[in-house]
Amino acid sequence: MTREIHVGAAQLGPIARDESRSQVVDRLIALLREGSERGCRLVVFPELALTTFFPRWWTEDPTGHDHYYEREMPSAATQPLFDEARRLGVGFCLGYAELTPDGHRYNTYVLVDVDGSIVGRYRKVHIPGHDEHEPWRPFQHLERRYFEESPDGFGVHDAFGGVVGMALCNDRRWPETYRVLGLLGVELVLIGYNTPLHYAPDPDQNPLQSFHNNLVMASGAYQNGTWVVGVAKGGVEEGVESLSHSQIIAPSGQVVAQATVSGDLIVSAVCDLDLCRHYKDTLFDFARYRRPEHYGLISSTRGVVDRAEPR
Ligand code: CDT
Repeated sequence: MTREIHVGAAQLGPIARDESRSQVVDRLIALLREGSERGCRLVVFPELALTTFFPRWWTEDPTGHDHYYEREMPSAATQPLFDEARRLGVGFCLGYAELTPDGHRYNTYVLVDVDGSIVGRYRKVHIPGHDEHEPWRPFQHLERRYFEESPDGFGVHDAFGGVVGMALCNDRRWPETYRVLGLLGVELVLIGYNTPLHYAPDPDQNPLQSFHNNLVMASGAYQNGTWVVGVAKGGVEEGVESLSHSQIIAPSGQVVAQATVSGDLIVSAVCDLDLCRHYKDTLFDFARYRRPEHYGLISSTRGVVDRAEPR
């Protein structure tokens, strides 16, 4: 028997600075319904799917954006999404800014089962950008001011008939993300992103954003024998254009569904989780071929080592 799951990548267009949670939740519910009509059992929303991408703005007081954070999940504003998911029998994955009761701020993803119950939560590990105002940039990328790095790291969940992992945006550029999930046996990696097309520190990368987006997710899928679902919030949001091109990638590294335009839409694919075995049991049979005794540097150092230092 094959383990097939129909997954929808629910891409979002821009969310305005003053758009209310309930307006956004209505958009999410519309996409959930569209996914359900297509036969999806899991609908994946992007990173920070309830608000505009507020780290583009500096506030002197680091708590100045606190109205964009969720203090509970579900909340009164997001409960209708959970209720609709349960009514439709469709699970979802939702990105949001989390403010914990003890005052920690995280960039968070939550995975919700078809009965509306929370399966698991993931807090972003790789926080990009900067933490001080850099006025030379046309817009800021202050994630390092407004979010803490995850204290929890990566994990997987037995859900939707398979092994599901989550990652957020910048995480997708790091091979360690997929490999840690791969070592946990992941079969379906869900990744939401907000990727501005303009990269201020090196604008030569601007025209390559879509290429790099696919490059990292496809190689992560192939090298770990897993499905990858990459979902954008793209388009021109508050004057900043971000990448769309949401896509679903098979364990072969091939794109099986891709958004060709920006805006709120769903692309979907039936993901046969047993396809993962083709790669996990052959070329990427970790237990047979990996040589962890030669990989120690990966977990023992952060930056490039000084080769003059004795090791
Ligand atoms: N949201 C997010 O992580 N965006 C980053 C932008 C990097 S440039 C500061 C990304 O990797 O797409």
